[in-house]
Amino acid sequence: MGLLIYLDGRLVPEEEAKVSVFDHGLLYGDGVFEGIRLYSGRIFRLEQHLDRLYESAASIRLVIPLSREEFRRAIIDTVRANGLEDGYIRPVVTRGVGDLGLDPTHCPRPTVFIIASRIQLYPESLYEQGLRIGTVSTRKNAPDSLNSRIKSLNYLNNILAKLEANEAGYAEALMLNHQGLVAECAADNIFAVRRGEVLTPPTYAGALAGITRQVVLELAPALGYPARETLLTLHELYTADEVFMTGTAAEIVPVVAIDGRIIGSGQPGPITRHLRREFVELTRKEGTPVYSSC
Ligand code: PXG
Repeated sequence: MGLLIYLDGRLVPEEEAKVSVFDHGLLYGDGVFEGIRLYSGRIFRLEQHLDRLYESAASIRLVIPLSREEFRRAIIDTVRANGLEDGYIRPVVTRGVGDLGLDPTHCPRPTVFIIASRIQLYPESLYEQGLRIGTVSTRKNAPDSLNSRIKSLNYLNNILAKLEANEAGYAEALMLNHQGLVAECAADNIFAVRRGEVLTPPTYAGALAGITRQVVLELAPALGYPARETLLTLHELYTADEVFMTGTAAEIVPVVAIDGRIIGSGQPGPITRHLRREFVELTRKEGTPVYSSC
């Protein structure tokens, strides 16, 4: 059976969930989105995702035509309508329908849709073996061009990076910023573990303020590993004891090689594994219940 999609205030069958070819989300990538996980009937870190969605929208001067309360409700209703227990939720807000010019003031009404679907989980072997990733030549958009904190629909920068990684046979693309400092991966944040410390680049270096990243920054100190944001060069990654990536879809994934260089022991490291175990535990305990409230 097909999915029910939330589209501009209604739940419609996926065959009917269509947006106009004049929608500026399509014409220009003008819009914002989120990717959220549902674990055992609970939405993980929903409030933080809503914070980021509204902040991204505000940054591009897009007024979301739903209050935060209405948006929360719409997400919950969409999950319920599809009877999902575990899955992936994709809220999208576009600039809406306009003319062929790019001026957003000619788009009177933003388009809002929410897809809640099952998720294709990454195979367990990926977590056991770790990923081999590589640096790409495509640099992160400079923050004064397009700030990495905006989770916009304009993903070409990341897609070009991903294409390069694919061509080179890497599982993910490691992206540097315009200064040659480590920013993040095409669709995940990056962390290094050095002498027991858990390190990740600050958002001003070109990283998205990832929700999973934030969980790790909170979780690590609670487990006895100091964690902080710091500028990183490739040197710090190449010589790290452990490297891992974080993202809503991937959760916490070990990286065992970068640019063909083996990281640490070449196996997923103990701190990475510990963080992953605790992260999985957290996803079982936390979250906004979808079915128990009215
Ligand atoms: N950086 C970028 C550029 C991202 O797109 C993350 C970091 C991780 O953030 P969260 O909040 O998820 O911990 C993302 C994640 C996918 C996919 O299919 C992932 C993302 C966007 C679109 C698709 O894996 N964003």
